[in-house]
Amino acid sequence: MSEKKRVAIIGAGPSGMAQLRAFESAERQGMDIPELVCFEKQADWGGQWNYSWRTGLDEYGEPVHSSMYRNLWSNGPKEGLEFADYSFDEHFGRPISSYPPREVLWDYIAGRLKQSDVRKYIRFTTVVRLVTFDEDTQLFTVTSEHLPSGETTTETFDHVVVASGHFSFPFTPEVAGIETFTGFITHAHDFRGAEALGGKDVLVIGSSYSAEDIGSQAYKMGARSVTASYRTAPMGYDWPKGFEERHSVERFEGNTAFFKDGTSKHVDAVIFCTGYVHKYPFLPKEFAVDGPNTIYPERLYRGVVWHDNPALFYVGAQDQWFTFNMFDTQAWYVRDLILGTTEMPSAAERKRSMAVWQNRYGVTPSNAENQIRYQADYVRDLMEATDYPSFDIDEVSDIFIRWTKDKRKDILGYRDICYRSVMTGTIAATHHTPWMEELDDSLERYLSPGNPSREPAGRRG
Ligand code: FAD
Ligand code: NA7
Repeated sequence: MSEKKRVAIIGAGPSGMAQLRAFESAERQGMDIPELVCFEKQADWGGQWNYSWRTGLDEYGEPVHSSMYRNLWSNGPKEGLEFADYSFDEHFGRPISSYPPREVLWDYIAGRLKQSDVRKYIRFTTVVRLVTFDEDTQLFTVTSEHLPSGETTTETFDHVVVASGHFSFPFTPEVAGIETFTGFITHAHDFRGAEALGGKDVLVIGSSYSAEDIGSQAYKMGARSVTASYRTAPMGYDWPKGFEERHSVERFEGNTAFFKDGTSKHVDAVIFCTGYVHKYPFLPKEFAVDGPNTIYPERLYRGVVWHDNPALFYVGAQDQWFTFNMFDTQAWYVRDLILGTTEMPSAAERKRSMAVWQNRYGVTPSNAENQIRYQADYVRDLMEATDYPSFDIDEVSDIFIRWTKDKRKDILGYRDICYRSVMTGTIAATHHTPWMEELDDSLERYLSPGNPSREPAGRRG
């Protein structure tokens, strides 16, 4: 029987892929790594970035994971998420723009792992059904199902890394009278494209990333009007004519929405952009992160170690300004704890550390700049604890802060702006077609020289 530790990684999205990369990096340095099994319920890697046209349940009756849609272009500059050990220059061989579309980022994430043979660790179309922990043996039992065959497997592991994401189970609040609405209703999770919204009066409920981007997509595809209804505060961008923000929608009477400010409006389509819930159907309650989508979830030491059972880890469980390079620093730290090259702090020390970060978070102003700096300090802490290639995290924060200002200046044009890579110093290339006019989000079109003579796209209607 193997003496090696066994590690289960649940999910092969960017977080699970970062975990595989972290182990592979240790192996390249001559270290002996544990036996890895990465369970991925989809047929390919990339998590959210692996687009599916399906909604609701997939071909196996499983909840569809990805919430991404056609024409989704990065909502933050790629210079903020670039891997420190695999640059965009290395992948594409030439400068590309700062806001690539989904397929281009998917290609980039995959490109890093294609340099190695870590795909062999992934069991695709295999969903984890249950994880339990035996106090006597100190082992986890993981039950998984191979979806095409229906065969279930039960095996034990020394560690479990939960990398299953938390933007897949939609939160949809009740709105009085909505059952009398006869138009199109969906949640951002099931939204796959705005083409059918041309000529329609569209209501997006929410005031965060999804409301902003799905509202913009609807506008881009020629919606007659877009109304964004906020609960706490409006997004406050300088929206174009035909795009407005109103306070909470309180009720519907048929296809008329009534807002908190006493106004009402006819709408044809309602898209709930009301966020997601933490849901880990394979975990017993005592192991599952819950609560709001926050930068520092409770009970996760350094954002990754489950306080009550430090053999259980999470990667990517927090709300995200930083994404891919943050997942990397988390994965590198988790790897070192599993390998034992970094000592697991005592329960008391973990508790003390969580209290320090939580208290600091509690007094951090909610504006973007402070939240970005807070998360940057968190990433820096992990980077300094590991051999993840060091990069200037303050410069990355400056890019994010500049991005928030650029959005204020031009919410429908910010994706045409170019930034400088912190990793390579490369200045991004201007994309051949302005974002508002580009209706083809394919990798092929993106990397092509463009075709200025083609029919101008742009806002229809
Ligand atoms: P996910 O990408 O969600 O991957 C989790 C993986 O776990 C999936 O492959 C899933 O199939 C698998 N899985 C889940 N449950 C099981 C199970 N029980 N058994 C086996 N496998 C399982 N970030 C950016 O940096 N820039 C952006 O522009 C951006 N846009 C976004 C747009 C949308 C609509 C959404 C929802 C998110 C966006 N994000 C963006 C954030 C995104 O969450 C991260 O970029 C990243 O995908 C998170 O990676 P992850 O691996 O933690 O989770
Ligand atoms: P977020 O960022 O979690 O935002 C959820 C939004 O939904 C936020 O504006 C909330 O308003 C709003 N919300 C939540 N509950 C309600 C109710 N009951 N009524 C009205 N509005 C509500 O989710 P997103 O989908 O925008 O973004 C998640 C990820 O997807 C992110 O990584 C993106 O890159 C893409 P609040 O401000 O709390 O009042």
